[in-house]
Amino acid sequence: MTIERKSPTMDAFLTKGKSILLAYDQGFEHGPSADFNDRNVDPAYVMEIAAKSKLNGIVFQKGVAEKYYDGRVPLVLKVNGKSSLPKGEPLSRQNCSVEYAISLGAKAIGYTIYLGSAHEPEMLSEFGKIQEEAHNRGLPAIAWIYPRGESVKNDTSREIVSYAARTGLELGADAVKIKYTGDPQSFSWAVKSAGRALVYMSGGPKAPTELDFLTQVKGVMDAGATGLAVGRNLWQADDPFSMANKLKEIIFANKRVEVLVKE
Ligand code: FBP
Repeated sequence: MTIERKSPTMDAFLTKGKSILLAYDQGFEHGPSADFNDRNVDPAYVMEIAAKSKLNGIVFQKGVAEKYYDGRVPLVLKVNGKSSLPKGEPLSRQNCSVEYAISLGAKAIGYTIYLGSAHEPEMLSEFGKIQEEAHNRGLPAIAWIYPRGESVKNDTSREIVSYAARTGLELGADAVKIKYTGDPQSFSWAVKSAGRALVYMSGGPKAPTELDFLTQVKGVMDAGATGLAVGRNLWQADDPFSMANKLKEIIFANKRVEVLVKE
């Protein structure tokens, strides 16, 4: 008996099986004053970083995609989001249909689930529908899975990060975007737990030094991840183009961090 699988691949976003995605939805998630300066507040500048650095993809919400996406790198359309203003248990609801995302040029659909939130069931169920719709239209679904809320004590522990990764696999995500646990050994358990779902590390606030961030990235890759889906550590860098090159050296050429930081 042959089993017909509908799962679309992430191939459009991969270079030799590895990948760097540039995330740019922080203006909505955190507010422009939290993260932006005069340069990176402009979505056109961030589009330029992705295109000139030949990154594997860019992540936009629909409004930014409508006005700034120019097709030079593949698009991941984030179809849910929330602001940082409401307090309490996080809930992020769908704000863009899969069909509309496709009309904007999306080659993958992104969705955030706050695992552990009191509102988790709503997001699990919404993602379930979006994943099926995306797959039926031939697009992969990427789940940002962030353990968060009262019940989550440590969102970067080996247990909780691997739980996030596994939940993504079981929900049918083609890729999961999860936080780094802090060392390659524990992160490799999260990668194993994700099975055939690809694993991307989510960046977080800009690391204190370039060396800190590049060391994290090397650890993530040594653990068997596919790559990065980061924003602030790239477009907040003094020279994002040089930072992008260093990331590419680590991710695609397996260069040692010490060599790059000395250069
Ligand atoms: P960063 O690399 O800037 O952390 O971006 C990754 C990301 O997932 C964004 O897509 C999103 O806006 C942000 O993190 C959410 O961050 P938070 O952890 O504050 O919810």
